Amino acid sequence: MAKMTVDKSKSMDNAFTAATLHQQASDPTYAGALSFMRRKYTKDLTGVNAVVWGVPLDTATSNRPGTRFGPRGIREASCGMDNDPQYPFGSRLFRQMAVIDYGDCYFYFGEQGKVPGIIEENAAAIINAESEPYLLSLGGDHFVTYPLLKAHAEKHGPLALVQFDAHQDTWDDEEGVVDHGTMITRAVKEGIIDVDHSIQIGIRTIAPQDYGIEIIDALTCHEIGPAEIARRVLDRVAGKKTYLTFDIDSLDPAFAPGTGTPVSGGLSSAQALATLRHLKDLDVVGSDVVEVAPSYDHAGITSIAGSTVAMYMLGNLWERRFRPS
Ligand SMILES: [Mn+2]
Repeated sequence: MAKMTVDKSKSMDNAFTAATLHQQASDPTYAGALSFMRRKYTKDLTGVNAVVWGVPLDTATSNRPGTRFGPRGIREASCGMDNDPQYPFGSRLFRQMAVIDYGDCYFYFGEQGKVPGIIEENAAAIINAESEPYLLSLGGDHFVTYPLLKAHAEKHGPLALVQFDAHQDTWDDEEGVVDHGTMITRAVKEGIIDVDHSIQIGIRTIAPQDYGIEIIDALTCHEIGPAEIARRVLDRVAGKKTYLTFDIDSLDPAFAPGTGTPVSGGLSSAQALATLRHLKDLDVVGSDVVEVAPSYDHAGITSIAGSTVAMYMLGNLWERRFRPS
């Protein structure tokens, strides 16, 4: 019988066998424990630069529910990407930047009123840990952005909001409601976003108010292209600390059918990724990818797009903080 040899430079089930936070995963794409990009699952934030965290909420949606499965779908799709290196960032992304998968936020779906406070408290505990990690949250419907923004604004002050979305999410809000179409209104009224430096990209619906937030609607996006979209975003943000929220329905349903409120005429995944690359110098202090609902997906298209957008967010963070100039 041939002797089995084990290559110790390779790992299997890196999500729980990784010896260090920087260990290169070599799980095959089709097997192994599922974490976001095979990063180590841990609640230990010591020495952590970036946390990936699931927020599996779907009870604030106005149309089709199912985003409670979003974090799971994105994790699974992320395991189909090359372990390392990752295009276009190369192999230093995880070797230089300690990224973990923190698991998911727990709340009881039956206690809707408690959900915002639980998300905010948990997010605050992460970003205020000694290592001050960057938090990348995986929704969940878009309501989750409101408590996430609150936690970040508590730490940094009012933030510029950069929002990729088909919808403005500025419908009339009533205190206490948990609604994925009104939470930007609440964020404006509470002063946690700085409307003068905020901008929405890919919009193709009309809410009663824009509260002074600049909009690059979908038709304009198609006319001007990624480099010019990014130039306008950078102009608008003007160097302010930014929260970046990426609603997967900013993409056209051809590229993201697996979502609750799809609208035709959106960005392609290629346009969105190119735009994100042009935004690498934005001072993003936290971000999320929301509204992935795998039950309506086909061939994993939406989860693949969502996981790639999340990877680009980490890649841009690595470029800003770690890449030698
Ligand atoms: Mn939205």
